[in-house]
Amino acid sequence: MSLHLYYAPMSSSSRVAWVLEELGLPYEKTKLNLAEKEQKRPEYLKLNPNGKVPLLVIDGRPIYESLAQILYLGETYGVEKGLFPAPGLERAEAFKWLAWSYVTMGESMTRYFRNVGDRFPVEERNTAAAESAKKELLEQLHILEQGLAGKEYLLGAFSLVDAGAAGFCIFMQMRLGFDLAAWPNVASWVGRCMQRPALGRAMMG
Ligand SMILES: N[C@@H](CCC(=O)N[C@@H](CS)C(=O)NCC(=O)O)C(=O)O
Repeated sequence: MSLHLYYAPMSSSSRVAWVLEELGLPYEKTKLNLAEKEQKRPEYLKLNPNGKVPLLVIDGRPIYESLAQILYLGETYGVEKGLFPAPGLERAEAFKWLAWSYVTMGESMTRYFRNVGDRFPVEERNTAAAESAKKELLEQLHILEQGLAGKEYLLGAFSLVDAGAAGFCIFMQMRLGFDLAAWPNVASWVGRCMQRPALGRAMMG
């Protein structure tokens, strides 16, 4: 088995690096400088025509999309390590939270970020679009708050689902200035997730 992650710090690739570190799998890493547009170089586009990070090359096969990477890593390596549910309804629960985090909450977060973030040209930002994305995010935080009621982690015990989902909330808190205090279950879950040594290792380099 060989794994090679193409990544950029503080990006969608951080969640995949976190999952790889939780699993304790050996992997090679190549850092891309997004500001220098290294993700648009022809040799990289041959591997990932989307021209984005992360890319995970698994036994020579390039797989883009971080959700696909996490699902693959979870079902392939996570079950025996107790970090991902075996096939069955609990796995459906895992898929639900991961898909919701990426497709629903992640979409609102990206829309908000694109309309306020300094990474994007000011003439492409729209205050009304940012406000409506923020309203959705606040409602989604409420859903997450309810999902975490009476639980330390989304599936009860820590799993790779938390690494996939909490990454969005960490980004909201640290990069977008969201105060999670109004959602105490979410805030304490994020705090627990941030103490994972695997996250610390993933953020290095
Ligand atoms: N849906 C993709 C999103 C990937 C994505 O948007 N990556 C950003 C960094 S967070 C990127 O590479 N941006 C550089 C670019 O678009 O040129 C995934 O989850 O893998």
